[in-house]
Amino acid sequence: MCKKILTLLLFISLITLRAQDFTKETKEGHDARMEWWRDARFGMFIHWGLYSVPAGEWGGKTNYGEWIRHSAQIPLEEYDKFITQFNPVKFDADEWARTAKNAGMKYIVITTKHHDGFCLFDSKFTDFDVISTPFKRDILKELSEACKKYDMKLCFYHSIMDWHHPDYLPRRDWEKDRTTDGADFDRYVQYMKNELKELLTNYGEIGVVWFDGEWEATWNDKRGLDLYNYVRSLQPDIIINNRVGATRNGLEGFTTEGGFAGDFGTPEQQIPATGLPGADWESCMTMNDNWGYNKNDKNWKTAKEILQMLADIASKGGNYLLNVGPTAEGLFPDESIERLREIGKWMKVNGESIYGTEASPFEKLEWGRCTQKKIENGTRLYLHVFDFPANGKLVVPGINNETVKTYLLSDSKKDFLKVDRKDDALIITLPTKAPDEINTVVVLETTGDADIVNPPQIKSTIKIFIDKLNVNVEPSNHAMDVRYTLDGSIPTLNSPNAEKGIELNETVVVSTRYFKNGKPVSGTAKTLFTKVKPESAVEVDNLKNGVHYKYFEGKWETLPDFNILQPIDEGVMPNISLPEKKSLNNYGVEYTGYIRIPKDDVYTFYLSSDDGSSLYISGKLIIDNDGLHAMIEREGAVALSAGYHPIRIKYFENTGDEGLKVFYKYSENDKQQIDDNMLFHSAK
Ligand code: FHN
Repeated sequence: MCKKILTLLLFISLITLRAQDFTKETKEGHDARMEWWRDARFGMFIHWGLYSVPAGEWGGKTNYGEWIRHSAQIPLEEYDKFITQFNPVKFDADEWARTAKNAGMKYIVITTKHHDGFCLFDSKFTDFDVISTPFKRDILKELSEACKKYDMKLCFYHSIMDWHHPDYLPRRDWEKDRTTDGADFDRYVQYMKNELKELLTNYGEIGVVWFDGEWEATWNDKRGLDLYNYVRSLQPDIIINNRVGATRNGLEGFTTEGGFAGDFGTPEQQIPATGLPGADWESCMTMNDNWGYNKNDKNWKTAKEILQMLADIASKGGNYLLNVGPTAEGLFPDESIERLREIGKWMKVNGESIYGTEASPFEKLEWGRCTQKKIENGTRLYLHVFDFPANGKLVVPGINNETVKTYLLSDSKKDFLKVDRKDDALIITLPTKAPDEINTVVVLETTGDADIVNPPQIKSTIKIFIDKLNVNVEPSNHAMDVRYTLDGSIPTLNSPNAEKGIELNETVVVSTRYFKNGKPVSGTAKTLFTKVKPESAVEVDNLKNGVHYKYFEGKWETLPDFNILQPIDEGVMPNISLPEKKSLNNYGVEYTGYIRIPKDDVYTFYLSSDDGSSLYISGKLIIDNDGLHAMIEREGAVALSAGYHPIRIKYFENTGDEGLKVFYKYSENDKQQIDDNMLFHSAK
């Protein structure tokens, strides 16, 4: 009887879990679930699969990676042959987990299935898996055991996009002969769920499901939310990235307003410019230029670059997911191992300045970065010194805290360093030689929460001007004065006050600093403003309204050189908008003509596009918004004299959503779309 009751209770709990909306969790619950991930700060990404067999080479070209099936347009039956060649006899899960551990990494994210559809695990739902290869061993099973042994969190990358499964849509655009008859995307989603159930049932506790390949039109936020809840129903404490949804703004990696954002943002091959208070995010990066193994790719990042990026990311409150692309034999490339060893040596000494830290309280430090931890009755600041001061004096600006103690993190004896206060700054006396050339960590323990006064920021986003420019400084909310200099020197109490703004008539570095009760209380912010001559207008005849456009078709991941391509169509458009097109995907447009500028001034242009675009005025690149991304806006400023100026806009759409918009502003006018009556072309 009790067995029946137990079965019934299990069934009811499963049904309940399936129906649960896991996004409705409390802040406490969310924080508890995210805690290990926020503390970890540093993980290993592993991209491994059949693409390691060709190792980047195909058809005489050597610049492919994990996209080789698509980029080299390898037909399915041709690519499937790699399954008979995948036999990584040197694969040693224990070695992999130990290498990640010794590098100071706390979690591993491995591709269970990349876009090519090949599964690195034993799946009952497909034969396109590792058991069908000569290797016949379940890679993930062995890795899960090794991760447990080394206390590494095992996490799974899983591609929503699947170029192999017959039910996945869309097909690759060049797969003209691969029918879509009978394809059923809902049935594909069920296949994906079946495999996720295998992954989240057969390999123990999984830390993260790292979705990817979510950008094609068949995926959407509704499906993403459903998949998020499905995965959480299998392992409720699991963490899921924002690529489960369909509203990520490209490689910048954050979900656009109102989109379904999962648990963390995923900037790719880049680091956000500033910290993002309250946001969980992880920058993922290759160690060379490819995610999957490419034997010819020798463009390796140095250990110094990687370590300083790790400190930069942690100082902004993010995680760093650093990639390794193993060979077809199952080995990490030697270059990866060398870097991981050097990183591990630094982490062994300085790891506490990364793990479990929070973002810097400083907006900017001239010599490096800062991370921090709350300690009993105070704060421990980790000062990551990249540029060791020649005079041995480390200036920590705008800090009101009292020092408890300060020492070199690498000093096992924790001998105190001499600290003096000079106005707003603490001056720490360091040894003459940097203990670590890449990043010396100085610990500064203070009373209370970090009490930092960051220097005043100048509001003007335009840094060029023609005749003169009035700049204003962010007013302070602590009844502080802002004083400034224009000769690059540090402002003093005798320097002019910026409350009425600062008028500039020549190229200058504006230095600004806060004062309170007659004393300096912040460091100094320096901003260069440059006086420029406006670009000359051109004489043009036979002007007609509208811009000339050329329409191209092709598959690109960055803007092509349209000059060497044959347009499919061309004509005149009244403004910068998308022409009538035969294809919703894989096309490009180039607009050329003249823009009539009303008066000598500095003009800021705003270019939004999905996917990539660029804007040229008078032949100069003003905005580079290239790449595969959602609708994102970038801006650029240029000084122009009244009259006609050549304008050129390039745009391409890969797949998914599309869009192109151009705005501009000048003087005190609002940002506005370029009027049709400002655009011309020369009618030959
Ligand atoms: O297309 C993939 C790519 O192959 C790689 O997996 C990266 C890693 O984040 N994600 C996609 C590109 O954004």
